[in-house]
Amino acid sequence: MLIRRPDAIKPSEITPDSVYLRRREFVKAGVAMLAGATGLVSAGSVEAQGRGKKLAGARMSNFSTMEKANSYKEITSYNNYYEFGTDKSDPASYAQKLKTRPWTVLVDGEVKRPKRFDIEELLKLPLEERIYRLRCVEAWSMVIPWVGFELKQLIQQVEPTGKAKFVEFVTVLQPESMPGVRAPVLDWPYVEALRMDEAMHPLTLLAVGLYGETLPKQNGAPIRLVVPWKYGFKSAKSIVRIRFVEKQPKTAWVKAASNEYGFYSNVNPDVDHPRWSQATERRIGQDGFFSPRRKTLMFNGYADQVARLYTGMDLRKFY
Ligand SMILES: Nc1nc2c(c(=O)[nH]1)N[C@H]1C(S)=C(S)[C@@H](COP(=O)(O)O)O[C@H]1N2
Ligand SMILES: [Mo]
Repeated sequence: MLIRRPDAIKPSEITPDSVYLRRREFVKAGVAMLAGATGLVSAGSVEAQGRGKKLAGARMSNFSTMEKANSYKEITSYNNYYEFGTDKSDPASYAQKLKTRPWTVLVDGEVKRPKRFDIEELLKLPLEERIYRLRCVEAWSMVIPWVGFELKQLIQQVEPTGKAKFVEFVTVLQPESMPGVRAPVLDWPYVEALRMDEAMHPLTLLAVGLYGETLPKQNGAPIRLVVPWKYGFKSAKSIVRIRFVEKQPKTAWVKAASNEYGFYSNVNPDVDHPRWSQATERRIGQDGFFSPRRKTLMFNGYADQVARLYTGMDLRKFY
């Protein structure tokens, strides 16, 4: 599923989706040079649309899918971010009140060099564009051109101790700007976690942008996790703390309904959710109500890269 892509094209040069998608077609045809020189990109239009700040210098990653990306509009108007409400349109409507500056990410726990990172410092790390599928547990999916860096890069800076077996992600809780947290849908703040080897895997991304611009608030500004082989809820938004621990953390969804949501939550077409099948999915914006549903792939299509992490584990038991 993963195809090598040329490194020469900078997503930071991108403005409207149409140009962006057309360029991807050029890349596919192997005329990357031509695409870089089309001159179709105009710097002003991003600001005109009230979008994020451009992220300069992100290089195209080898780990991207060649599937057609969803439009900026689809990616930013159909969201799950329960702190702002449970409807898909709530995050776009209400997340604009989220305060994303000043912002720090505390990295601590079982590490030799705990550190509080300022978001501006993280935005200066070498960034990559990663076009990943995001498969929600609710059986829909999207293809999103993220901009970010490997979580591993941050982990190496703090030097985990031998006791660090899991990594917990704590997300922001701003009750004054989050209408959804008045309801006890989840035990706020939203917490997720990964096993250490999952966190160190090169596919595990800390995203700070999409479509070559800083992250919109509804998508988890200013920094969120993206774990492409797991159901979307593992990809915690608006992270404020990354904590290394010895014991498997209690995550928000496991606390809410452990019979429905497991700690691992690897995309698995063979293990159904108790209330619906996970065998197929609907691609937002591309599959109509009457189109045939797409087959969901094991580990969301990333089996070649991640299946070895689970050798010997019964994935029906560790769902
Ligand atoms: N803090 C927080 N992070 C979250 C969620 C949430 O409700 N709160 N929802 C998760 C779910 S269920 C999904 S499918 C993805 C959706 O990401 P997107 O809206 O950027 O596509 O975010 C995940 N991260
Ligand atoms: Mo989800």
